[in-house]
Amino acid sequence: MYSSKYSERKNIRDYQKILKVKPQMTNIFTKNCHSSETLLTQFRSICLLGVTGHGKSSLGNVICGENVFEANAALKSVTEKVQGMATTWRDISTHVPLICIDTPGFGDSEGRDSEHVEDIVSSLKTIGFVHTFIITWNCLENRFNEQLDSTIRLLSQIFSTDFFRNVLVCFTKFAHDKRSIGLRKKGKNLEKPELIDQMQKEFKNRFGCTLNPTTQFCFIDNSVFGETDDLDLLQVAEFETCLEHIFNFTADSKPFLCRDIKVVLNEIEELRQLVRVLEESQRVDLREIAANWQKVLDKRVGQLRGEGRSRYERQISENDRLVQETRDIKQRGAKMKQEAESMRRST
Ligand SMILES: Nc1nc2c(ncn2[C@@H]2O[C@H](COP(=O)(O)OP(=O)(O)OP(=O)(O)O)[C@@H](O)[C@H]2O)c(=O)[nH]1
Ligand SMILES: [Mg+2]
Repeated sequence: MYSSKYSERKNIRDYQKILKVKPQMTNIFTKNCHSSETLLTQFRSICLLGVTGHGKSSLGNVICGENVFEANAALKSVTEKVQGMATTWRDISTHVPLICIDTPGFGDSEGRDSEHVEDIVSSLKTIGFVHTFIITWNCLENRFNEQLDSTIRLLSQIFSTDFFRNVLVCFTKFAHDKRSIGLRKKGKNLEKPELIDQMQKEFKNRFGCTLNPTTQFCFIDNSVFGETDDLDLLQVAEFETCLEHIFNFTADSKPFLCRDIKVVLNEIEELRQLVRVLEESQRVDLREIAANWQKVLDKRVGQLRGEGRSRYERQISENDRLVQETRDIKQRGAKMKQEAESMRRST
């Protein structure tokens, strides 16, 4: 059953901030965009997610069949806002209508991850449904990094673990030129089964989720797109196989409905608040503990000082006594000497 929020009526203006609509799709989009349910009857939807620089926008361009999204090798994160395109699969006018959504990468160079999450969540709520969440992963990065971990963890919290059913992990930069094949043969880079195995284990251990090795992984070299020279048959065939895989996965998937995100977000906000309260109380506790320790410390220092002082005072009086005694002895000695002298004189 759809919540009232999900069924809420929309018009084209609600989408304008996020989506560009290809001129030839304007009619079909405008006719169906008054609710997510009707839009869903016409369009498939793909959302690209992942760590910054791992090829989301490049893959988005491949899927849209034209350079819609900015993609480059800058050190800084390139995509700064969620952007989508209502088009047809690979820009083939007779093909399936498609909404392709590109997102800013996690591990943003300017530290804007939480802003990006809000942007992604509100944009997906506007679109209302996603058939495929493509998580791009640069296959040359061997180790699963913490940015990807926190990205997926957060997304599965926001979208619920149902989200994993619609996940397709796409290894990018998986090239089939002679050098890349040679490097894999020599064991310098990982082969497909090894990458799948590694990623499956990571998903299992980190998120308790089992991804299907046959359907939920694919491999692409986005640089093949738009390249006309220097490509051999294998490179083209692998590129086409990957796109077919993405298409079939998207066509076969039950759409993930983004209507429940708000509920989950509320829960997350509550949890965040709880964490804040706990952190604050922990800070108060720590301050109390520190103050108590300071008191104990001050007392002990006082004691030591006291002990030191009385030991010092005892020492002083002992010294005084000894000085006095010495003085007495000297006086007694002088007196005895005088007595001896006078005795000697009288005899
Ligand atoms: N050779 C090769 N280069 C790729 C591939 N995918 C992406 N690139 C290059 O990697 C760089 C980053 O790609 P983008 O598509 O901008 O990455 P992104 O994930 O959108 O990055 P942000 O927008 O910063 O999050 C660009 O220079 C791309 O040309 C690929 O499959 N093969
Ligand atoms: Mg990008």
